[in-house]
Amino acid sequence: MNISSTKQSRLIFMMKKYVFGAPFSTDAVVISLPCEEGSLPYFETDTSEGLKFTLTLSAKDAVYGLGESVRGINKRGYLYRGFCSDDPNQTEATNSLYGAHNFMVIEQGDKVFGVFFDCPSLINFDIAFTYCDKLIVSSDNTNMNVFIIDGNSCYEIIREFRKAIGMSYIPPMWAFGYTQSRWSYAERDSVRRVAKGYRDCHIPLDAIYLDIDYMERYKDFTVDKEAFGDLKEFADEMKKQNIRLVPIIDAGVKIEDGYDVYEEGVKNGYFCTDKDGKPFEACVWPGMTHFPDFLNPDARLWFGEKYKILTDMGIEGFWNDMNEPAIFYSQQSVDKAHELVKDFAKEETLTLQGFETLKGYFGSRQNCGEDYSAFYHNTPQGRYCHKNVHNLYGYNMTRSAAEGLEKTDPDKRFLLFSRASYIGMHRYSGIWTGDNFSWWSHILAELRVLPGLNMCGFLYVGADLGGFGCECTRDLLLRWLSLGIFTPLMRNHAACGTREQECYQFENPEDFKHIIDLRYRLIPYIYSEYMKAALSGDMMFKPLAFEFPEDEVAKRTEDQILLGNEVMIAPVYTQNAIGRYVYLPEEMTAVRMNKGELTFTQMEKGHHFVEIAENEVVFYIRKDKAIPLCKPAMCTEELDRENLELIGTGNEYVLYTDDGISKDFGKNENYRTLTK
Ligand code: MIG
Repeated sequence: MNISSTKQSRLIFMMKKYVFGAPFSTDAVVISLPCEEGSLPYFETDTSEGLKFTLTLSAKDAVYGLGESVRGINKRGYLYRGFCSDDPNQTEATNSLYGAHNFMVIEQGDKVFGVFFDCPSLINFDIAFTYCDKLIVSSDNTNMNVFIIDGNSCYEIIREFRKAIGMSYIPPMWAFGYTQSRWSYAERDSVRRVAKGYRDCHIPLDAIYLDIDYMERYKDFTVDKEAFGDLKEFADEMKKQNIRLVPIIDAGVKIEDGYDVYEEGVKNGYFCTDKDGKPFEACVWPGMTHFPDFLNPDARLWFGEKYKILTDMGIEGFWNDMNEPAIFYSQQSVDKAHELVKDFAKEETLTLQGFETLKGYFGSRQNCGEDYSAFYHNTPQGRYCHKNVHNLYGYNMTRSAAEGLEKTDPDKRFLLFSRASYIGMHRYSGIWTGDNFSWWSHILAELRVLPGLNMCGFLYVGADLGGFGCECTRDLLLRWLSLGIFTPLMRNHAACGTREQECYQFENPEDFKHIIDLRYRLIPYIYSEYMKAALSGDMMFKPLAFEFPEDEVAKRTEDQILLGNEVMIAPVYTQNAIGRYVYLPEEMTAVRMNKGELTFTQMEKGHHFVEIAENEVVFYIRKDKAIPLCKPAMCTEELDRENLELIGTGNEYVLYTDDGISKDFGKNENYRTLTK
């Protein structure tokens, strides 16, 4: 759908750009706006030390956004940092996660506005934390663009913002299927066992992920031949069962003589450099590595074209990892450690103080500020210290992949998602929310992060279902899947060393089958709502607060969200529960799935306790709305997307549909009105 010219001029009017210093151009915003002359509205600006913007909030004002972050949908009451962080401890105390998404919508008194701090380095958000009535945004970086968007509602502002940052990534249809991952299925036979495990239990499956062990010594774009033989042949074998293989690509390139990616990178100056101009060295999974300089367009092109090595083997999707970038330790850390150890070795025995100093030193090396300050990027805008453009690294790695894939096969959609991200990357890929745990609280954390991600353009999103770290249990996985069936990326993933958590590992796998079957029945709807959100810049997951701004209870309900324009979801996220309390801001139809059968109950507006057994799913269809359902299938390829049944009290639904493969989306004939 084209933005009409009248809308475009309105857009320029609603979004304003304020320039501080000489900002690095991040390409987050894709429209060009004039620089405003006056000072930044609403905020008090202090430029005496770095940049500091202060806004006064009254008790009722709400702050939404910040994409990938912990805690509530309303972000008030905590400190956040816009700084891509490889921190697997996603707790309430975590200030930053893998993505830096510095966009917020603020309800202040009777006005509402959006603000985007386009800051490629660390920025702090003190959201009524230090002072209950102050939102304080601060950064050492004195160079940044700040965008203000005025509008009449949260939705209107978000739509304008989304137009300004460009259309969200659109994955292939098969990427809406259920997928299984683990660190790692390290050879063909374990992948075959997973496929068989699922097929034997008649649980649908569309893809299996390959984690780092498929590579030869963790070298990007290589395949361990002993473990995987000819990957092309193996990918073919899996494809015959309608299962795609999705390999991981890490940011660091192994230093190894004879390894072409390493040698080409060094020869052409495609790696980030240290202060003396030599390729920067740090340790990640492959051992000592260099980091491709994704902010250098030539390097970006070069790395992106390497994905063709794998697509030539029949691979159609990738996940980009370790791209904050994650650093275990650098050569400079090793050198300093040697000095410290030498110092302490002078003493006869290691003293407690010495021990603590060494422990502290080693413990602080991972992803440390000293390392992020020690390497440089060769960008079209000049040579930049990594520290000042840190948030753009994963974004540009993934942009590199997307541009490479686009060159390889311009008309084909590939599955692509990344761990680190920045606004702008949403045009190229999706994200997964990184290393969570098999904790009940992380089910709720996933629900709460979805609307904020959508506000920032990230639509293809999902968390590691069942939890990445520690041990998954049967009840946890059932409950988590009951949320996961609604997220575009639906992937079960677990860390090495943890209990195996593929659905068929647990008793009564038919319980899992029924839940995942429901996902497949919903794919035409989920896909349709995804595409509508992508094509019109809307959110797929919405807080109740946005839809029912006059309803004080709905405004503060953060354990239920809306999906698309028709559905509300309210999953169980506590152990031992026989159900949960649900608030209905209006009359709705409860849809209950029990052993594959659906039953419908009309429910009044208000508070209810809804019993939901572990092997059941309940979701809600809004008043006078209807949604399409298809028959279950073992994979997306086998879905019958033609014969759809409408459920709910409404009489029609406008379905978006297309081939799910090509990029010819958004045509008028892709919309179809289904009636009862
Ligand atoms: O340091 O590739 O978030 O999904 O399984 C860990 C191994 C590296 C982190 C990713 C996780 C992946 C793991 N990776």
